[in-house]
Formats: sequence, structure tokens, C-alpha cells
Amino acid sequence: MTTPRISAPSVEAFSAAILRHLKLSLGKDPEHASLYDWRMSLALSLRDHVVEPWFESTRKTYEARGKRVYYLSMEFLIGRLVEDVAVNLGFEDIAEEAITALGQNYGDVVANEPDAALGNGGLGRLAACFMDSLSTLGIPAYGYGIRYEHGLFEQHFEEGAQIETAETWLSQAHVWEFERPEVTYPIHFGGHVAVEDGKTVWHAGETVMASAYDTPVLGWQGRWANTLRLWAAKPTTNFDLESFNRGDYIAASAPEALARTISRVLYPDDTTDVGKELRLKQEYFFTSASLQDLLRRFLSEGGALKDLPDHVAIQLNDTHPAIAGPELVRLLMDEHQFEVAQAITTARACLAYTNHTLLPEALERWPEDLFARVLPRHYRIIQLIEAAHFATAGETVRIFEHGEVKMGELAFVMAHHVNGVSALHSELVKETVFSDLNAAYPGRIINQTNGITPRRWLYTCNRPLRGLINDTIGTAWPDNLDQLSGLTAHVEDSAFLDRFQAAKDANKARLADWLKARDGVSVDPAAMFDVQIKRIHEYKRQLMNLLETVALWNDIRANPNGAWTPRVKLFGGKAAPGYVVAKEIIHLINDAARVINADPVTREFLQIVYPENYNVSMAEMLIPAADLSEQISTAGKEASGTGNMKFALNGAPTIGTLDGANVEIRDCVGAENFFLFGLTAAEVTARRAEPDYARTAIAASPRLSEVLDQIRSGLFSGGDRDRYVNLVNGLYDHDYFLVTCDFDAYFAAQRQVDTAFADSRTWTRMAALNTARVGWFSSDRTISGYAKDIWQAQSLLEQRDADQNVA
Ligand code: TH1
Repeated sequence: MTTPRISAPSVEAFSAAILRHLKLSLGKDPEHASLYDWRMSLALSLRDHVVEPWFESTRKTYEARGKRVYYLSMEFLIGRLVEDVAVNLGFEDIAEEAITALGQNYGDVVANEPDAALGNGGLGRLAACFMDSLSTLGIPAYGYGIRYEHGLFEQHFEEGAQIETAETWLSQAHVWEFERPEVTYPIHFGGHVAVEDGKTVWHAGETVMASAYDTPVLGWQGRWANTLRLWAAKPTTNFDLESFNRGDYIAASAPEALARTISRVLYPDDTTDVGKELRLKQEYFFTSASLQDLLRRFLSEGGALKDLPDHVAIQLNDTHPAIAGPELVRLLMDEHQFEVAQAITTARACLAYTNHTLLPEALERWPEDLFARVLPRHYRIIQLIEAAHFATAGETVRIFEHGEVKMGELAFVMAHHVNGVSALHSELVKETVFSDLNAAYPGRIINQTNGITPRRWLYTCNRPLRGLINDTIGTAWPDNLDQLSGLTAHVEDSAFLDRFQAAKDANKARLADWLKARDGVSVDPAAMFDVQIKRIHEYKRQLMNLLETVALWNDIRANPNGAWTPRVKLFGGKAAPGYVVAKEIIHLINDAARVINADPVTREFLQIVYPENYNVSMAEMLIPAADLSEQISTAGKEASGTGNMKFALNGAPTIGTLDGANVEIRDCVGAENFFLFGLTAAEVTARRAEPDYARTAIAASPRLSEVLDQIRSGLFSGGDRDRYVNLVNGLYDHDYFLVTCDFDAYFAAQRQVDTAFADSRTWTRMAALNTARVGWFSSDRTISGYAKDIWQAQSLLEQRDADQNVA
């Protein structure tokens, strides 16, 4: 095992550092310090130890003159950082003891930090896990994204309905970032293109500045730190003094207001379309800034641009940065005198594209007229790219079609590799959306199954289980997660299983306390915690879960003295503000919760809990406490899922369909440790072709018919019959996601879960086997795969260890 690089301070020295920051950075004395002051002082004291390894990694990277990885993503869903940094430094105990010695509660201090919520869901969280793994593996890398002033909205429930308010994480100082006022690039929009002296010139209509903010990303044990560079939009001139002097104060600040809208707010959509001009501008804004930045870095090191692909690997996280293809071509042609063909070849050799979804509504397309207006130079370059593509591959697949620019096709054509995010998804990418491009460019599509960082998603969020694992297999597993397989030898040992169950019980008790304290909700920690947390979307089928809950409620009422397995159904997740059906589903869950939770007959067996404002920090609380993981999407629709991996890792078996990474999780944990149900992707396609498939399924299921009638009659909406009529009728008329077809199989699988959970020893063994067998889903494995198959990037860690004679 590699040892930590950072020598830990003593508790006394660290306490003194906290007090020093309290006084000199926060301007407070301990008597008057608030929780905020303590948290900031702790963060600053930790940050002091991050800077040196960060500098050193940067130095090594420059010296090595090898390849750097650039991960371009519209979203980085980071969450809190205090605990993460403390853990990666190996200072967790010292930090806790110091804070305790100063009379504060460590948990409260850590929880004072707002989540950095610069993402919607899985795609953004994946980017954050990848940054963690890139640093842990010592691969020189930069994450590039947008420094949104407002992250994902905050969710409140009013009478059960979702209400959104603006998130304001930057209203407090963000101590983890370093502003780089000297690193700015102009970003142009609009205007027109002219040919002058045989040269194409873009006369922009509007220009904003991209200004850099850097956050160090520390890897495990502080061995390496990369940089997350986020761009903020600023005006080219801050203030129009002439207007001000005329007394027109609003006009005076107009340039600033205009520019800043570009990095003002994260689009709150997850796998739904956002066809907005501002979105296109955001995408171009951060992509152009990132490419200008990496070219400047490359040139400053004396590189010749024809060698760029040997030094630069650019990964596009979905199509959001797909403008990188034409932008890199533009920079090479217009600013560095490349010929078209050479520019396209060079750009493609640098670029790779990850596809995260097949849902047609999430595949970005821009109206041609809008695109040509906002990015006239790129519009022409894409025509050149399409022509080059036609010349090699024929004209079966176009980039311009039906008056739109198709960003998926553009990203594909401009990438040397395209990857899906699970084995099933990558096969479907080949067979469906990109089948013709796959035929034209055989071998370009590959798979890299997603992963999660075990540092955050087990070591940090699940201390009781961490302790048991350390005691059982030693401490080398957090950056070598395959070692968890060593737990398998212990699953017949009742002392081990007792401790495994005790860890789960401790996490459940912690969640129960938190729910009581935050929301005043009491839950019974002895009940099964059945958890579905993710964005609310029809394809994820939270509605099916709710229908099953109502059906179970009916069954319990019909037989209140039956041997029911007590359950708490926990839901968590936000709906895109404009997604009407998803918001109806939220409303229905809350309405049903109100009625069902108040039923004295069923109360001891069934409860629905839906804490508002689900985010990364809430996931860190809920996942370790879960007994059962709900992964019930319509087969073929969830590209991968990553929550599914987090639950399994924390000892919660899955009830799920053969979708996304569920397939591979089931292969790893064993079919007997996974509750499978439902149609396969192929069966889903076939069923949709049958006439009236939903009505047929409903008619065949008295249980489902009863539940739908109850909801439609207003049973949960205080007699308000209208509230859910559309939602229910939608299931009869166009149940695109086959809730009705999978319902009976889901209900039956849940009854198997009931039986299995009632045998607690067998259940604990199943849970432990889940933990023991999912080490493969570490994002370290995923990133190693990208590095080898796509980037040809090397770790510099051995180099570093050798230099320090500590290998
Ligand atoms: C998600 C996928 O839905 C999920 O299955 C996958 O595990 C995750 O990405 C990481 O690969 C996606 N999120 C988005 C968000 C937007 C557009 C497309 C996708 S796909 C805005």
C-alpha cells in the first residue's frame, strides 16, 4: 500500500491553525464565532495542506511533458468538500479531535457547508467521481466547466407540490476556489463572416470574457492533485461611465448584467431537451474558453500544433461540449493557418465523446437559423466537416437534417472514439441511434461502464462499515476496491454478519435521527428501508413504485393481521421545473403519503417518506441506511445509473430491471442476490408494437385496476377528482414506459423481497455479498479504462514516488 504523502500535524497544532484562521481570516474570536466561522476556519486550515501537493503535481506534469486529459462537462455535481479533503489528506481524526477540543460538534461543523450543486444528477456526479479518480490515479488532468452563480434549484413541497427557489451557494465565500483574474479569454457570438484577402474572418457581434476559477482536486492520501477550472462570464468593459455620468444608472451596468447571464444559472433539466439560445451560448462559452486555455498551455511549452494529439486528450461529457469539434477546427484554421483537412484530422485525434442517453428528447439538436445566427463561423465549419464526412463515409448520415444541426452526429464524426456508459447501453448505441455511423466507422464505438469513487461513497459516508472492512481485510481497499472480494470468505461467519448488520442498523438510526430533527418525521429503524432516490422521470418509474405501495396498502387493509414485513418507502428527487408529469408524480407521492401514513390499520407496516430537496449530501445519508435499492427503469432507457452501484456497495440489494449497469451488477453479485423482474429491452420494443398493450395489462390485473381507480377517484387528493385524471388516463392511453406491463412482476418481486427480508440472517448475508462483489464498479477502474482505451494517458504517480524514494 502507498503511504500518505502529507505528514499530519498534531491535534494541538491543527487546533492552533483553526484558531489562527478564525482570528486572521474570519476576524472572529472563539467566544463570538458561529458555526459558519468554525466551518470556514476548518476549511481554510485543511486547504493550507492541499496547496503544496497541488503545486507539486503541477510541477511534475510540466516536467513530464506527457499527455494531459481535459474533461469538458457542463456539470460537476461535487457536494461538500470539507470532509472529503480531510479524508483524502488522512487528517480526518485530527480534524475531528481539534474541532471537538475547541468545543464544537464536528458533524455540525461539516454539515454547515452548502453543497456545490453544479449539476443535475448522474451525469454531473459522474464527472465529480471521475475527477476524484483522475487525481487518485495520478493522471494529469483538468476538469473544465462553468462556475454557475446558481446551482440546481432548491426544492420545497407546498401541500405536496414541488416549488423551486434559487440556490445561492456563492452568497458565502467559496474557500476551495482560487480566482485567476489573469486567466481570461474573449468569447465571441453572432456577427457575420467575411472573406478578406482569401482569408475567412469572423466579425463578432458580441463578446464576453471567460474568467478562470481553480479548485484543487485532491486524490486519495494526497498523493496527487489536479485542477477543476470553472469559467465565469464577465463583461469586456465593466461599467459604462458615460451613461453613469449622464445619470442613467441602469444603462451603466447593462454590459455587466448582459455578460453575466451566461454563467448565471444551471439549466435544471436532466435528460430532457433544452432548446434555448442561452444554453447554446453557455455551451460555446465554456468550450471555447477551455480550448483556448489548453492551446495556450500547449504553445507556451513550445509544442508544435501538429503534435497536439500526442499531448492533449479531450473528453466530451455528452454532446453539451460538442461544439469543441468545430471550435478546435476554427482555432487551428483561422488562428494557426491549418488547411481544412489537416485541422479536422488533428482535432479528431484529440477528441472523444461519451454518450449518456438514447432518449430522443435528450439528443441535442439546434435549429439551423438560430445556430447560424449565434455561431456563424462554426456553421460554415460544420458544413466543411459534413463534407469531409460524406467524402469518407457516404451520405447516409447527415449532420444537418430537417433544418437542424444534430450535435450527436457532429460529436460522433469529430471523435476518434465514442463510448457508452454500460455494456447494454453501448450495444444499444451501436444498434440504434448510431447504427449507420457505427457501420461507417467500425470500431469507433466502445464501452466504458461507469463507476463511483469509493472514497466518498463508502469510506467517508459509511464509517461503521468502513471500520468493519478495515478490521476484516485491512486498509488497502479504498484505492484498490477489488480487495473487497476478501470479505466473501467471511459471509458464513456469524460474528462478521452481526457486525455487518450492526453497521447497517447504526446508519438507519442515524437517518431516523436526521429525519426527526430536520422534518419532524418519525420512522421505525427496525422496518425495511426501501429507497428510490434519483431525478423524477417517467422512465425511472417512481410512479410504478407508488402504485405498488398503494396496492400493498390495500392488501394490508384487507388482512391487517397478516405477517407483513414492515417497510418505509423512501423517495428522494427533483423534477425539472417545466416537466409537468414528473411534478404530478411528486404531488401524488406526497398526497398518498398523507393518507397512507395516517391510516391506523396499516401504520405499523407501511410508511411513505419523501424528504424535500434531495442532493448529494442527502444521498450520503440515505444510501448507507438503505436495505433495498430501487432500480426499476424501463429496460433500455437508463443508460447506466450510478446510484445502483452506490447502494450495492453499501450493502443494499437491488430490486431492478435488466437495464443499464444493473445487468453488470447482477452478474457480479449473483442472480440469487438481486431481485430481478420485468421485460427486457427487446421485449419492451416488441410490446410497444402490440395494439392496446396498456389496457390489456390493466384489464389482466385486478390489483392494478383497483389502484388506478382509487387514484382517479380522488382518494388521495381530498376528493379532488381532477388532480390525477390526466396522469392515470395517460397510463391507459400512452403508457410509453410500460408501467402497466411490468406492474404485476414488480409487485411479485416485492413480495419475494418481503419474505427474504424476514429471514434476517440470510438477508444480511445477501447484503454483505453485494458489498463484497461490487469492487469492480470503482471509478478508478473506469478511469483506467478510459486512460488505456481512449486517452493513451499515463499515471505520473510511480514517477513521483520514485523521485521521493518512497515507492
Ligand atoms: C445520465 C443517465 O441518465 C444515467 O443513466 C447515467 O448513469 C449518467 O448520465 C452518467 O452516465 C444522464 N444525465 C443527463 C443529463 C443531461 C442530458 C443527458 C443525460 S444522460 C442534461
